[in-house]
Amino acid sequence: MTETTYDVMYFQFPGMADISRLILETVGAKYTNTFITDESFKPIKHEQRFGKVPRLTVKKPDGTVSYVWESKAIHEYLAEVFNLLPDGASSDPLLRAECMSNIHSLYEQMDRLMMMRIMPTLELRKVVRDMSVADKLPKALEYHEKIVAQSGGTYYFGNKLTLPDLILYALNVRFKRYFGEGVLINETVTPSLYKLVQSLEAGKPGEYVRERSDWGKRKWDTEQLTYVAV
Ligand SMILES: N[C@@H](CCC(=O)N[C@@H](CS)C(=O)NCC(=O)O)C(=O)O
Repeated sequence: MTETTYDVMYFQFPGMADISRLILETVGAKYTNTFITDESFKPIKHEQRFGKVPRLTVKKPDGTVSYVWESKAIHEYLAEVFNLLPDGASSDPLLRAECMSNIHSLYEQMDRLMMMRIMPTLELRKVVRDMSVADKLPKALEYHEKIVAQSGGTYYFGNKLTLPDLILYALNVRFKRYFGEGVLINETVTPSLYKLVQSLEAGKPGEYVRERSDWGKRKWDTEQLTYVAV
């Protein structure tokens, strides 16, 4: 074995492993998926650092095996390993913080979508959906639009692809599913974010989302505003 290989242990749907898989696919890393079910996870739950998945396994060419838990820590680890941080960020804490601030703001929007999905009644899910799509999300995206517009390139940091670009792309996949194509990110209202998304859509991230990100186990129910088993 001459290169580091990876394994993502998670359920057989995108969920909280989606962005880690998106990163691995985008950089062309060698990785496998270990799919679990509620039943198969029970006996190994206590072996996980916090009793949860996703878990990333890192196998080095010398045979060393290490694990990373917590989806956001996995993203950051992979971004570091695969040069998905702005140039100079490893020796410039302020630049790194700037990059992380984009990421954390995007995670906040991701959490908002999750909140909508996990509300216990349809009525509450509708309230969160309506507030999100009419107010919270467009307002947050206005700021992101400005940041990308001023970057001097297609992405958050000029023409270098970094982690916030991939997170925005993954977020827009969910926007389209939950609210409809072009409702939040489109050429008229957010032209820079639109261009960023289009650029990734045409490359490996788009290929992953279209061809390998889903296994048809769950589908989004537009009436119930939640995922249902297929
Ligand atoms: N903060 C964790 C949350 C992970 C999480 O909630 N994982 C769920 C699946 S989405 C899980 O492991 N469920 C199985 C269980 O709790 O037994 C992360 O971001 O990785």
